[in-house]
Amino acid sequence: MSEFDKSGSISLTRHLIEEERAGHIGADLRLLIEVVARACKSISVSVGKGALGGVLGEAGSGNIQGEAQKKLDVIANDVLLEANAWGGHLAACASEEMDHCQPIPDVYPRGNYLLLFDPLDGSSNIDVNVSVGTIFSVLRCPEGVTHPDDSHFLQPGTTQVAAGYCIYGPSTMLVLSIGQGTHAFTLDREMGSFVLTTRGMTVPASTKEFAINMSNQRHWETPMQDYVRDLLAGETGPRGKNFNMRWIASMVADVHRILTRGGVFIYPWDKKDPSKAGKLRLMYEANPMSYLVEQAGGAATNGRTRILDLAPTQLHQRVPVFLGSRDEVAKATEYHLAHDAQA
Ligand code: P6P
Repeated sequence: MSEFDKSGSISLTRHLIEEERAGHIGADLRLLIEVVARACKSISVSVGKGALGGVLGEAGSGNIQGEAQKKLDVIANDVLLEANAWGGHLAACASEEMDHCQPIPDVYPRGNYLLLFDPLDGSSNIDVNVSVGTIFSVLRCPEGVTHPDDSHFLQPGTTQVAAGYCIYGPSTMLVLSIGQGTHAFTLDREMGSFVLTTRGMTVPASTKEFAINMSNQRHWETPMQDYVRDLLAGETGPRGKNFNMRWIASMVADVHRILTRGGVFIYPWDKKDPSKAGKLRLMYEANPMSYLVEQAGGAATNGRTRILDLAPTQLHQRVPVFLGSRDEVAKATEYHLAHDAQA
């Protein structure tokens, strides 16, 4: 190893410059990702203060999802908006916490990208000190559009040029893909920089671990009931093996576990509110997570169709999510398609 590389560590900045040098991204997308990463560091500091920062509890407001906002939901949203306003690489932002997209203020130059985010996913876990995270997705702004509106965000997940999340757990980690695999960076708090700690995360094709909120079981459709029944039957049942269950109720934490050691994460359609098609949002939860998982060799469907192929119709639309180890996602999808074929 040369004198220059003694440390052996590769920062996010170096990784992105090497990706730019390789022609995988342009300088503007590199800068956008750096800005989002810097905003996540700021959010990590606020989250890490907990009760000492006066940032726990409810904000006293609600969002378009009909959810009470936590103080940190609003703080994280504001941090991301402010960080991205002046850089000149974005045309507009959209967020779980905002009814409509927000174009970059006219006082700043606008760029070629659209940024979507769930600023603090799993925020119901904050007050009980469980890992939460920021999820983001980057799309191209359609050619010639200078004042984007919600309709310009309605692009299928396959058009994403980058996606990632930052998980605020025992360590703060940024997991990112620009279409060249999924890579993990750990925040070195003393240096204030993200350092590459896993190049090429890989989801094992098969698994013995599933993640689902079992309390909704009575609300699921038949193929979902059948699939989980067979998981629970273990080695004496049709699956022929025993399964373990994990449910953190923080998508970022559950997906990070799956990217790290495999598994299947499911939030299916349920009849509690048939119009909502499940709980998770397509544009800034399912699409970015599906992109990361596919780039790591996994799979993601809505029980019937590849999530990334879905044509969005609304900015905050919801979608059933089955993602993770590709053989297990295929098996769960098989139950749904077989049920439909008999209908
Ligand atoms: P439930 C968090 O509110 C979230 O959107 C995801 O992060 C998480 O996977 C899911 O909802 C948990 O839902 O119904 O188990 O509380």
